[in-house]
Parts: sequence; structure tokens; C-alpha cells
Amino acid sequence: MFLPHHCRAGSVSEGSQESIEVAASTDPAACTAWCLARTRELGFAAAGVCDASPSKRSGELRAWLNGGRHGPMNWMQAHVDVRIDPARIVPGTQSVLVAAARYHDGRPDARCTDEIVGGTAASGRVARYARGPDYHRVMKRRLRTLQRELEAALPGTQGKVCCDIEPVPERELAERAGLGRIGKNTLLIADGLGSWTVLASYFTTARLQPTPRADDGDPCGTCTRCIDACPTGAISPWSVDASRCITTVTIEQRSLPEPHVASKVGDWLFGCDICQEVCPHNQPTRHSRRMGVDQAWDGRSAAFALRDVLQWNQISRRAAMGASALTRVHAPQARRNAVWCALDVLRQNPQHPLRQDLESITADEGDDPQVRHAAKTVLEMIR
Ligand code: B12
Ligand code: SF4
Ligand code: SF4
Repeated sequence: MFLPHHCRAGSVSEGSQESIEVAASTDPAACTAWCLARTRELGFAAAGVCDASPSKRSGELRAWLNGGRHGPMNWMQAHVDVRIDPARIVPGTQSVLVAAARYHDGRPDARCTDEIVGGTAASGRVARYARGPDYHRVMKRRLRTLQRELEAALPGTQGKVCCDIEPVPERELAERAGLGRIGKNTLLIADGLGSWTVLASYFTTARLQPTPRADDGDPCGTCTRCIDACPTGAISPWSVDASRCITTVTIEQRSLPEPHVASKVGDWLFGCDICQEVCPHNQPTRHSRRMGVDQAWDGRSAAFALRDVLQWNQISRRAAMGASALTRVHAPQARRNAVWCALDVLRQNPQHPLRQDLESITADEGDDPQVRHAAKTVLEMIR
């Protein structure tokens, strides 16, 4: 169920009061129509509704966990019963509303090769979903507005808004709610929007009418671009080995990453978008540009100069990152990532000033052991 993107976040139309009266009719179809209109007013690019029945893919989840494909994210092993039967998140859940916000329109980043060859400001990129304020807050604030209004109109209704961190299978729910289909890179691909979306869901005891599913066809066919392009070989069709994914290594992993994975981060300082950049569904088109990008993603913090990051402490890290979703990355972790990104620069220009920075780090016995270990390994690799 796709929503035209004329209404941006905060531009609540004057028709809202009338819409709430429609919701109060308790007719599931009218409630769904009201919810979808409200998600549009709140700024979401797409939304849909599904029932709250258990996951059809519990076998895949268990195999992923049993095979250790969650890597260092031990929290994925908690509440597996809820991931498989997400209605448990709110007793009495009847329906799930899933909403998507679009953070990018597919235009490529300009890569600063001049900087790498001659200059001093080589930089590391931030994955696009994190270029702006913390999306968990943005998405939850919007859906909680809808929740408050629906629950006021339907007394006795209860619910919960989830975004990312709660143990619910967001992509599977989004697929069921008709937002799109899951690709081989495991991301939800929505028609016209591609996979440049983040998802949030509202579990409610209200009965809403499900929206039609997107057709069951496979969005990939014979394409294997994401599998071929992933620098660490983390993707097999419809499964990502998170222990090898650059997103895990740069954001989730507090312990020392394996050098054979860390040495492949390229210029990704936080997260990685490669398996999305290459996807045919994600390329910019006239239609995708017209759909627009959510105004919350203002492009802030798209990249950081590596030499600056190497100097970060907790205070300067917080000042640089602001209220972005990346604040979960501590200063030593960010500096460690910058060291690995420096490998990419030094391979092309071994005399870049980053080399001296890394040498100073290895010489400083008081510095963080992980950062020193990474610097030593990188210097050995370019020797
Ligand atoms: C853990 C996690 C990660 C891990 C593991 C990723 C993974 N693929 O599982 C890591 C840290 C690597 C990661 C990376 C990223 N993530 Co993440 N992540 C999650 C999280 C918290 C849980 C995902 C999960 O349950 N994984 C377990 C595995 C088993 O589940 P799964 O891969 O989804 O598998 C299901 C399907 O693939 C399906 N399936 C299995 N076989 C088959 C076969 C066929 C034919 C089909 C159709 C389906 C199918 O069934 C499985 C069970 O439901 C979700 C939020 C949430 N609560 O859902 C966000 C989420 C998936 N991440 C998201 C994002 C944006 C990213 C990144 C793009 C961020 C970035 N740019 O750096 C990358 C993308 C990497 C990638 N290709 O997956 C978004 C995805 C939005 C979208 N449009 O799809 C989510 C939904 C967060 C959000 N609220 O928006 N992530
Ligand atoms: S995010 Fe990067 S490392 Fe992770 S699966 Fe996609 S291409 Fe591979
Ligand atoms: S790159 Fe190709 S195989 Fe991968 S998700 Fe996109 S269409 Fe599917």
C-alpha cells in the first residue's frame, strides 16, 4: 500500500478530527483507511496492515541463530518466542500496522579520490539510514501520535509501537502488510522506493482490515548483484551472515573484529550500503526522485574526516555525532573503525599523513588497546 509523498512530517491536515470520527466507528475497513491516511499525514512514505499471526519463517531464524550468523549480537538470542509469535508483544494483539520512511533516493555519493591521492582530509562514510537524527525516535514519535489518537477514539484499545530494537520480525511483517517483497540481500524492497527505507510497527488490539500483499513474485529473478558486490561475502540468497557484515563490525562489535573482515571495510566508517547501492531496484529514476525523501534525513553527518575521528574522545564524539543513531558507537570503537578505513587510503597513498597518526597511536602505551592493535595490524599490512 503506497502513499503519495506530498505530506511531510508535521504537516497534519485539517481533516484529522473528521478522520478520528471515522476510526471511532470500529469498522475494521474504516479504521485501516483512517490509519493509512494518518501515516501519510505524519510523513511516512508507505504503510500497510497485516494480521498478527506467527512468523512463517521460524525455521530460517532458528537456523540463522544456531549457525552463529548473529555474530556478536547475542541479544538476537533473547525473546526468540516473541520474534516467532510477535503478537506476544501486546496480549490480545489483533493487527499490526507497518510504516516505512524513505531516507534516500538512490543518488550515489561523490567519492573524494582527490583527497586520497594528495590531500589530508580522507574521509569515512556513514550508511545513509544514519545520516540525520536518530530514526528510532523520529519513527516512534510519529507512530505514537497515531497510537494516542486511535486509542482515544476506541476506548479500551491497547498497543505498542516498535522500531528496530524490539524482538519482532519487521521485514516479514512489512512484506505481509503489502509494503513490498524481501530480496536476496534480505532487505524489504518496496515498489518505487527500493530498499532505502526504515520500518516501524504498531501492534494494536484494535481490529484493522489487512491491506493486500504485494504479488508473491520474487523481486530478484536471476540477479546476484548484491551477493557479488558484498566485500566480505556475507550474503547467500535470503540470508546475511552478520558475523561478516561491515555493519556489524563497525556498529555492533565492541570486541576486536577479525582482520580478514575489518580489512574489507573500505571507506565505511559506520554501516555499509553496498548491497543496496548495486541493487537495480534502488537506482534513481524520475519516479523515485518525484517520490522524494523524508525530510527528517537531512544528510547531516554523511562522512567524517578520518584524522579528526582518530582524535575523538567521548565529548568530541558526541559533539560530532549529535543526536544521530550512531551514538551507540563509543569513541574507541569509532577510532578503531577510522584506523581500518585508513588502510584503504594508505593502500593508495602510503605516505598519506594518516600513516604518522597510526604510528603515534602504536607508540602510545596509554592508548586504547583495541585501537593500538588495529593500528599495528594496518601498518603491517601496508609495509
Ligand atoms: C539484526 C539486524 C541486523 C544485522 C543482521 C542483518 C540480517 N540480515 O539479519 C546487521 C547488523 C548485519 C544489520 C545490517 C543492516 N540493517 Co539491520 N536489522 C537487524 C534487526 C534488528 C533484526 C533482523 C533479524 O531478525 N535478522 C534475523 C534474520 C534470520 O532475519 P532476516 O534476515 O530478516 O530473515 C528473514 C527473511 O530473510 C526471511 N527469509 C528467509 N529465507 C527466505 C527466503 C525467501 C524466498 C524470502 C522471500 C524470505 C526469506 O525469513 C527470515 C525470518 O523472518 C532488524 C530490525 C527488526 N526488529 O527486524 C534490522 C533491520 C532489518 N535493519 C535494517 C537496516 C536498514 C540495515 C542496514 C541496511 C543498515 C546499514 N546500511 O548499515 C544493514 C543491511 C545489511 C543486510 N543486507 O541485511 C532495516 C531494514 C529495512 C528494510 N528496508 O529492509 C531493519 C528492518 C531496521 C528498521 N527498523 O528499519 N541489521
Ligand atoms: S551491508 Fe555491506 S557487508 Fe553487509 S551484507 Fe551488505 S554489502 Fe555485505
Ligand atoms: S541486487 Fe539483485 S539479487 Fe540483490 S536484492 Fe537487489 S535484485 Fe535481488
